[in-house]
Amino acid sequence: MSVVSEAAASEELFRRAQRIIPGGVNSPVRAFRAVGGTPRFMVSGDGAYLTDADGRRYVDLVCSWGPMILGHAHPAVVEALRAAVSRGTSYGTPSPGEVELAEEIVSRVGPIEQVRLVNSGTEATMSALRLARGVTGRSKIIKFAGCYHGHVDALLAAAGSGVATLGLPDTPGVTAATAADTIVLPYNDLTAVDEAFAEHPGQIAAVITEAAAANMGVVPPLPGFNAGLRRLCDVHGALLVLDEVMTGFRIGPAGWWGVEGAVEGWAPDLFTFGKVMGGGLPAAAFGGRAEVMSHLAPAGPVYQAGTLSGNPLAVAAGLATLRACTSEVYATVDARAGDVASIISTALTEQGVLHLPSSAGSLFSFFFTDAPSVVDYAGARTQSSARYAAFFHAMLDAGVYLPPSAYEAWFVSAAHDDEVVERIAAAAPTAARAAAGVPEPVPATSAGGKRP
Ligand code: HOZ
Repeated sequence: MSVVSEAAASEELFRRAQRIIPGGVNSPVRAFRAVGGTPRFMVSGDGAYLTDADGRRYVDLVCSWGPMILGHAHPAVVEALRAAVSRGTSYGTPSPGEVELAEEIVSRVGPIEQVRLVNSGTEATMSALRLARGVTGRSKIIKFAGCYHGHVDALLAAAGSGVATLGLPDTPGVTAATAADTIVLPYNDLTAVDEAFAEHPGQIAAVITEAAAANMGVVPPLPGFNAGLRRLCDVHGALLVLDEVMTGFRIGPAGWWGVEGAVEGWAPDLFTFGKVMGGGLPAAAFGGRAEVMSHLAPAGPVYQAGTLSGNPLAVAAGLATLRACTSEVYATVDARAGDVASIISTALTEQGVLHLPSSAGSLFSFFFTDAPSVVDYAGARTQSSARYAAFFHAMLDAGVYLPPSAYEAWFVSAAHDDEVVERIAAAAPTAARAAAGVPEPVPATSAGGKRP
């Protein structure tokens, strides 16, 4: 008797895709290489759910890697897009929506006086670094191992996200000259930053950091780390670039800076944004003080451009999303993230699966490790990807779609309601048993993980 696979349509699409798209995907993590099996090809999203090509419905805990804070096909966003598309899809001129979106961003994030819209987080970080180099006249930048800032050449060294997922130390195609200007340091290690400034006096243009690291799993900055970066940048005349592509407008209206920098009284020179501010369409931004931003062409000499930058559809989706992000939305997202994290952790504990829950605001993930804490990439790498893969597939079989990599954050939306939480609670014990069936990870001490 022949058995028809539950993912037959996805399997057929993946076969076709692999013939004509490298690896069958347009961005690596979604290929399921880290967890095995066939990526699900999704055909629609509604609220907290995704539906695949085989008609299976999943609770979505990826939320398009962050943008869908309101849930899929939110009526306000759909309506804004309908109205926008009826007026045309791209003008190649300035348009009113760009001004409104820039005003929304500036009004939410105190230190930002000017903002430039771009099309992806990669473009935002690439442009912010070029600007930092142009303003300071210096070449070198500091980044942290396990942080991911898009696929900018200079930032792919020891990067998180797909680079971590696939275990790539670096990337062919990035020249030695480019890599030579990137200083990679351990995350949360201010002493290393201090030493790097001392070793390269007058050469470091910028320090770039994720506001809270969430591309090696979620690893929040230790208390004082971001403020310490600010202080060291001031001492050495470098710019601080805070990458809020993942955290911006998701961890509250002013992102991670709003819950840390605003409280502690420090600000970066430049912010980068993406994801939520595009409402699920390709839009991103970077911004900062006018004195720095005014170095950009045509106001200044640092060139940066884009045919589709400020695209009217992306701007409409972003505006509708930001305007719908009320305090109730943030409260719901925070509460749901807490509920889901606690359900998963309880299920894992009941099955004796060693794990470390980790969170930064409503971003969260779980390290399948015996390490008592994870503060950097070396710690993150003590986790067992095999245990995560078993957990992932059991959840997928039960209709819950998790990030297909242990190195990615989990996301919820304001549409994740009680029913969603119940579905996750029903799926978690079986998935925890599946994880328990995989041999324990190598002890953290021998794999380089840190103990406090
Ligand atoms: N860079 C995305 C998450 N941080 C992953 C995108 C993908 O491969 O789908």
